[in-house]
Amino acid sequence: MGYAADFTTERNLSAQHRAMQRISVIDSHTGGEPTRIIVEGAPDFGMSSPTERVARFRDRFDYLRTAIILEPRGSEVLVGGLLYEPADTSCAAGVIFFNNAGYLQMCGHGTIGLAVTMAHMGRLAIGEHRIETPVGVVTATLLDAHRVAVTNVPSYRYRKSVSVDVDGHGSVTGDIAWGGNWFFLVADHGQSLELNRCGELTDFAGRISAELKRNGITGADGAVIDHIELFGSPSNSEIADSRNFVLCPGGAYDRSPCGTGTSAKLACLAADGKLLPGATWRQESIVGSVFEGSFDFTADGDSSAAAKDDERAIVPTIIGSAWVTGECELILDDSDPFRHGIC
Ligand code: PYC
Repeated sequence: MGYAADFTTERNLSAQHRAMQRISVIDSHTGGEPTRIIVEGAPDFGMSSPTERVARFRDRFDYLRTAIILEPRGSEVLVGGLLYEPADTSCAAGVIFFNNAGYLQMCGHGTIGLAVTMAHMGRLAIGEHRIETPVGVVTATLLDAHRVAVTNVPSYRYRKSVSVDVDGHGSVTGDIAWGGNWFFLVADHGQSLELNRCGELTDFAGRISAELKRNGITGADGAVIDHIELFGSPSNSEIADSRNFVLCPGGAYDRSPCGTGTSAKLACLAADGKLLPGATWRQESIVGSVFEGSFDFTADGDSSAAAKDDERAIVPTIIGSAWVTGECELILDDSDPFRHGIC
């Protein structure tokens, strides 16, 4: 007896097809960090504001996030992006980023991945494009098929030299900064930032994160600091100025130098007078990929950032490269017990 004959009848097969949801995605990586953009098959969230869309996504369609990001279709490293028609018609696209833990406010590597993905789809030409995100409009300038400059939302240092006692380590001091997500940036940690130490670094950064929460240390307006960024010397000072290890909210580390994390770093460098407007900062990731960052100060009196008086907000620009790695149709079969991921 043939295998197919054993499998099911034609009538049952078509019933199965009716019970399958199909979602088209395009995968890319930016400096080693993957992005999965939903290009077709997501429900229409309506023409509401980006924050209303995130709320609707979270409240009614969170199963899509888990199905796309979690195993068995994805992994904790993946960042997903829902591409949508923007409410702001001056924008080329709107995007909501998400990961294994929930929804990201902005994502630098993801925006670079999105621009390269849209170019791959024939939907974005070389040049400057506005992209709508939940924290404001950013600009993605497609420099060539792979290289993108992202001009991020205004970024700023919120608090300097904040100390926490980390279990098994002692006092750790860092700065709190906003770069589109909230970061705790630590230079003086005594850790060696090597790829083969990712387990130890994840554990160490996780303990810092837990201490920040335990001590009620937050970003502005009580916002959770959900990214921890450790800095060290670059592997080679000819290619970068600094190397980082970034722990993301879902417990995975960023393979890229982290676009929002590099924006937060630029805000701290600017606040300390260590980098001048227009100068380039080359940020290396733990896997050796490099983003180039630079900034301008925001106009005087810009109220878009809650920066302290002596620490003006900056407008960071991050340049990085992405490559498309796959095009795929995901299938959510009603009969699959893990159709919404292993939650
Ligand atoms: O590049 O901004 C970023 C980012 C945030 C989380 C992972 N990557």
